[in-house]
Amino acid sequence: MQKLFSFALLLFICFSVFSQSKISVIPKPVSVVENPGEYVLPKSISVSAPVNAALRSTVDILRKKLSVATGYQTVSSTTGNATVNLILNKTADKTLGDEGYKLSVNNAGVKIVANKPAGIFNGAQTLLQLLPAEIESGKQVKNISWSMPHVEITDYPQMKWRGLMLDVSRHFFTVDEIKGYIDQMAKYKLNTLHWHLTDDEGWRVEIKSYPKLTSVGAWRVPMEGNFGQFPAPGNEPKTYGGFYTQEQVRDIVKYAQERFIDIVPEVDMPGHSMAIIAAYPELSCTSPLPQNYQVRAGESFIDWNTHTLHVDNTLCPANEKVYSFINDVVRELAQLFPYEYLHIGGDEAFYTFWEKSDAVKQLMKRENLKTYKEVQGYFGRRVEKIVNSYGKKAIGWDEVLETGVNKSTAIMAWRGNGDHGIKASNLGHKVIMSPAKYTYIDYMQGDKVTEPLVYASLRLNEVYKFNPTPAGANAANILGGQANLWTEQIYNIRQVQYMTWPRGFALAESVWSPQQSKNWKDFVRRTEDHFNRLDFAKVKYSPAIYDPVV
Ligand code: TNX
Repeated sequence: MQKLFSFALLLFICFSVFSQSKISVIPKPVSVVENPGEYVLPKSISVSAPVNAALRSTVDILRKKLSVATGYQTVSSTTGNATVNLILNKTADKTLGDEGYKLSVNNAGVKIVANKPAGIFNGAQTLLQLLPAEIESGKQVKNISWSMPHVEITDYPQMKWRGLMLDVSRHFFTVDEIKGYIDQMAKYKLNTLHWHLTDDEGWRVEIKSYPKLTSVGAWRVPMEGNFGQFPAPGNEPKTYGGFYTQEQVRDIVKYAQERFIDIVPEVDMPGHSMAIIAAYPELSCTSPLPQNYQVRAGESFIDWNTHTLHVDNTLCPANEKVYSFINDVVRELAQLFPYEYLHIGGDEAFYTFWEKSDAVKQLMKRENLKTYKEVQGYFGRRVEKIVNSYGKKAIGWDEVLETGVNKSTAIMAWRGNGDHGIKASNLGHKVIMSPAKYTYIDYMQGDKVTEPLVYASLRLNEVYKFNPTPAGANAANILGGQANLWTEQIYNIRQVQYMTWPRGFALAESVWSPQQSKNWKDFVRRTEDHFNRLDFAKVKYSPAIYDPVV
């Protein structure tokens, strides 16, 4: 009996091993047919693509990637019959949309067909994931068979907005570090980088009409905060900070565009504005400000129990100078970022200093505003108008739904489990889902034994449950979803990587792949495989995959 049982078990194990997919693509493609056989890259790799400006960088990126790790020669051509054939065909398949692709690997080589260049780029990312993990190595790896399984893939995204938010205010990351982050996003078909450029702890983008934003607002003194010190408590430099020049921003925008990634800049207003006020005190409602008013690390000036401020960090809605300031900033940003949206913040605005201001009282009387939320609504609508006047649509954190904005403003739903996003979608706003419950990757991901708690805990399997179009939402209005990496307690790029991966995989799959095709066990298998890729790419990650033991 026992023998029979062992035999059955052996059969079962063999079956599961052999029926398991040989490929590990993240995010999981819509359809994969694996065929017998392998294609081995020849020692001279040719890449063919039609003449198309938007495709040129895709060809270059792919060729470089292939040649660096294999050590093989690569050539490009504009006619077919190459090792890798990139084919633009507007009538290929409507279901592929702008970003989808069909990829086939057989004895003849590799073929990627798409309606648009973005689809070809995505197909190229999948192609790289079919090759051995060593393809991610930044140098030549010898004695490897550069083979990929014969396969037919049809793939396209479920969501248009597939994003990560990176907070560069609480801690600053260099141009090269941002480019490295963009490289990683592109591999996993994430197409939107929400760049949180301003906050209490530092203003990070050069604005020519307000130079003090960066000469003063980009530099902070570590003090009173229980976090935010750098590099370690007791060992801080005198000032900490940095900023991106407009030239650097343009360079990053171009780099992202070549990888079909949009960058949505955020200026967080009217709260979270200490860095602005340190540079231009007249933009607050408080005069005079305390003598030692300066950009500081940590948020100990906020009383989180009563939602009151000890020190003013809020722009004054009753001061016309504030609106001309915002007008200038938005004008310059609109020139730097050629995208549809600009994020205007709106979260966690506390009214302590508005309540003390005579100017705000007069504004309320004049505009017949009964509450301070209505005052924030007045402020928000004026900012929205400025943004619209430069041909952009605004995005606000979900608080702006309560204070009031027009329907053209998209809502970024962050509080709780996304309820505010469901509501906003039914009210007719476009919505980006980034609920803390599933997508706050500043929260810790490992067991408490191994990792200190940063605010809260968010395990990989919870991120994997993220559904950007939950029941009750008007799916037609959900643009997509993103994970948010706040960096109060993330000091350097290695930590940024550690916090992002592999939870960024789970996010990518939640916004790219059909919800019903998600499978946790299979995702874990693929994640383990991709750890090898991250190792070769020298990108850090958290190994804490499994459910907590306790
Ligand atoms: C809330 S999410 C914030 C951020 C913090 C984050 C910490 C949001 C719009 N505001 O300022 O960094 O919590 O998790």
